[in-house]
Amino acid sequence: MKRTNKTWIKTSFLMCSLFMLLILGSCKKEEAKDYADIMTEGEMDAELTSPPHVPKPVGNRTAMKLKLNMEIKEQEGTMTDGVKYTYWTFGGSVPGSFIRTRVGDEVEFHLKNHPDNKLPHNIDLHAVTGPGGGATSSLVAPGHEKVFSFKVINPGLYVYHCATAPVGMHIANGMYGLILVEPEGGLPPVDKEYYVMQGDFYTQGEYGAKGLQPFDMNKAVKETPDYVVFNGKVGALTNGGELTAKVGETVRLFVGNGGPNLVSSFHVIGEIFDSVHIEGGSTINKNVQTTLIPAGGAAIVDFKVETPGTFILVDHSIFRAFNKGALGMLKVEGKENKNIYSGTIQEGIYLPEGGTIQKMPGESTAKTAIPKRTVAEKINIGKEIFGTTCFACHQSEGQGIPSTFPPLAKSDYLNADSKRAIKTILHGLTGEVTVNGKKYNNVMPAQNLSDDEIANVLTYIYNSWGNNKTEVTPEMVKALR
Ligand code: HEC
Ligand SMILES: [Cu+2]
Repeated sequence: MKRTNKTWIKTSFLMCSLFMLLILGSCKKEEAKDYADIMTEGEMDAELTSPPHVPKPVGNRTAMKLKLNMEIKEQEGTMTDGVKYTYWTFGGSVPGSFIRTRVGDEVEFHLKNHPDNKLPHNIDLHAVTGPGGGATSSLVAPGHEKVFSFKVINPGLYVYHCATAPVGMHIANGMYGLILVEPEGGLPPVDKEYYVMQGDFYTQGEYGAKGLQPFDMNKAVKETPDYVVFNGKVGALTNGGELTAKVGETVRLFVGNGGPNLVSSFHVIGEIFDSVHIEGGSTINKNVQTTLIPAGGAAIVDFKVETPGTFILVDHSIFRAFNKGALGMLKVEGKENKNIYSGTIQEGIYLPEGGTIQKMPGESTAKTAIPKRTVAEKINIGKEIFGTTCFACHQSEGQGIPSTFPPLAKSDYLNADSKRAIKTILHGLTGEVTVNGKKYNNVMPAQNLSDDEIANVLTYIYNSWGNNKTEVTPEMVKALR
C-alpha cells in the first residue's frame, strides 16, 4: 500500500513537472515572438500630436506602413512668466510630437529641418533596431529633409531624442519625445490617455530671472538645473492646462523623461497607480506609489479615479516640484465617494503642552460655541497655528521664498483685502498673483482649519511683521465658507 502510494506520488510529480515545462516553454515562445517577419498590409499617414495629447489607439489594425512627417523647429517660447527660452523642438512642442505605432509597423520617417533653423539635427529613436537608433541616417541640415525607414519589432514606450553633437545641449534644449509601440491588438482600452514628459533646463539666470535666458553649459555639466518641468515649461499642466477626468474613469499616462541629467521619481499625490509598465516595457507592476523613470526612459501608468479633487503630478524629489517647476495637475470632477475618502471628519487644534482649545472626539464643530477671545489671545493661538501649518511654505517671519511662496510680511495683497485672505485659506489659491510687485504662479492647497483657527491665524499674521493690524473674527470666516 505504502509503496503504491509513493509510486503514485512520484508519477504525478513527474507529470506535473513535465506539464509545467510545457507551459513555461510555450510562455517563453510567446514572449520571444519575432515581429521582424510580420508583413505589413497597406499604408497610412502617421497621426502626430503635441502634448498632453496622444493619437488614437491602434486597436485591432494589422501592421502597416506608416508615413511620418516630422519638422524640426528652433523657436522662442516661455519657460515661466517673464522668462523666455529658445527651444529646439521636434514638431514645434516640448516634448516633441507623440508617435503611435503597433508592433510590426514599418515607419517611413521624413525628418525635415526648417530653413530658418541655425543648426543640423538628427533623431535617435529608442524603438529602432539599428545603428544610432536612426541617428546615423538622419543628420539633416537646415532647409533639408532626410528619409529613412525602420520596422518596430519590440512593443513598449520609447524615448526619441536628437543625437547631434553636443548631444547634451540638443536634449537640454528640448529635443526629445515619445514613440509608443503597441502590442498586437493594442493596449487595454482606457477612458483617458495623456502624454507627460519631464525635462531639466539650465539657464544663465537663476529660477525666475527675467528675459530671454541662454542655455548654461556649466550648470548642465554640473547637473544643477534651474528648472525641472513637465511638458517643457513651468505650469504647462496647471492654470488651464490641467489634465482632466471624471470620477469612475480609467486614466493612462504615457510618462517620459528626456533628462538630459535627472532621474524622475514620478508620483501623483492622492492616487495609487493600479498598474505600471516598468521602464515602458512588458513587465507590469501593480499598486505602485512612485515609479522611477530614468533619463532617456519611460513608463506607462494606469489608474482609476474614484474621488473628485485635484491630484498633483510631481517629481517626488520634492524641491524640484515646489521650487523648480516639476508640478502638474489632474482635475477630477464627479460625485464624492465617502467610502473611499471621507474628507475631514473632525478637526481641532493639537496643542500638546497645555493647549486650551482641544476638542473631545465626536464633538461637532457646529455645537461648540467659540469662546470670545481678546486680540492678544488670538495672536497667541494664531502663532501656534502659523508655526505648524503655514510656516513650511511662508517661512518663520512670513518672508516667503522668492518666486515660489509669496511673503505674508508687509504683503500688499494680504493687507488690501481680508475677505480674499480668508478665502485663500478656506479654498486654496492657484494662478498668477502679484504680491509686492512680484509675480507668483504656484499652488496653495486649501487648509483644513476651523473658522476659529482661521480667525486666529489671520489675526496673528495681520498683527505681525508690519501688517495692518486687522482683527479677523470666526463670524467673518463663517460667512465666506
Ligand atoms: C504648501 C505651501 C503653503 C502652505 C502650507 C500655505 N500656503 Fe499660503 N500660499 C502658498 C502659495 C504657493 C501661495 C501663492 C499661490 C499662487 O501663486 O496662486 C500662497 C498665498 C497665500 C496668500 C496670498 C498671498 C500673500 O502673500 O498675501 C495668503 C494670505 C496665504 N497664502 C496665507 C496662508 C496661511 C495663513 C497659511 C496657513 C494657514 C498658508 N498660507 C499656508 C503656499 C502655501
Ligand atoms: Cu538637435
